[in-house]
Amino acid sequence: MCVGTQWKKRIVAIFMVSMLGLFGCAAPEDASESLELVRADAPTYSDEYITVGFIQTGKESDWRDANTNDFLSTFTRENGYNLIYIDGNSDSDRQIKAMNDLISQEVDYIIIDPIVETGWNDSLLAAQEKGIPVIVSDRMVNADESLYTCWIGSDFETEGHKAAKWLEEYLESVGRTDETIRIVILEGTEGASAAIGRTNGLNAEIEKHENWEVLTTRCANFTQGEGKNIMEEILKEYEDIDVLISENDNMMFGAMKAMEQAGVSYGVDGDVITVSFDALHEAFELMMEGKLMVSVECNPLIAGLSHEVIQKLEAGEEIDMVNYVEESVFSYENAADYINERKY
Ligand code: GYE
Repeated sequence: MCVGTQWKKRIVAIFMVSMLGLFGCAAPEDASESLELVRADAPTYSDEYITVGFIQTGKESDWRDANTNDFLSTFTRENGYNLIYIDGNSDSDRQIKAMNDLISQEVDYIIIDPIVETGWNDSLLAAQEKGIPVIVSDRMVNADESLYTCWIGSDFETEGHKAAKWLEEYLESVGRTDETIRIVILEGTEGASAAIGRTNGLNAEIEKHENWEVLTTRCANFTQGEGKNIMEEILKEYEDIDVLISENDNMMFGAMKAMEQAGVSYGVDGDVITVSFDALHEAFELMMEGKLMVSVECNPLIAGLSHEVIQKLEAGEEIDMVNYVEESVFSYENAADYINERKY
């Protein structure tokens, strides 16, 4: 979709006005606060560039920061883009409003990292009616596939299976296969594909072991702060926890603080086996110290694939509906071999 320069200038004006409406800012002293949540400067539109609106979930984790940086450094002027970056601020209504705003501006492409799967139908339909291709990235949407162009991200359910399989093999290696294993799970945001998939994958494996007992599953929204607070509560309620599975590294980092404060030992030489997801650089350091035992990789570097998809669409080429990124599993045993090549 090509829009003339004059029209694009008008779009900038509409964009500025609608952003004010969308993110609300009556008093001048509030202005910087609300602007900070959206993009910093308005791009100068030109037909040379492809205008892409990218709606991020927020800043809930280090994984997210790596994902945001990847998009910012891929969708650059050098690569031929006007990027409109919108921070969803962990608010799904805000994400939907931002999407509607991008549609009314008739941007060339929209990329969404949905916080939750639900609620996207009407906006996807509106984008389709305007002929704007929508790329869903990272988490998924619960909508008919005919309403969006493609999805790019991780196989969350497989990640859940991988984590439980690692646990199974580890318990076998230390001769604990037949012991009762008391498990606590820190879950990610309710309704987010990353949480739904990982929980499903984990549960499918856990069910195969009669002696694996899930003491509690609690939502800590993928954040370090909530990971700590929720773990503090859990530690007051349960003793003799054998395994803590955290659906991302940041919640695990928080939970580790809670365990330290409560005098509960964890890791290779401790009482609680620590299993996590994402495989952040900090997770590698903790694995090398033996504090974190395994982290199932979740690759945030998906902007490159999104760029490829757009280039193919521009060239009129076919693209796959579902595009998975490559991922591995790292543990305290092999973290040292890989830490230097980690990019996030
Ligand atoms: O694991 C977590 C986060 O959706 C895959 O979101 C993503 C998850 C990631 O913030 O750290």
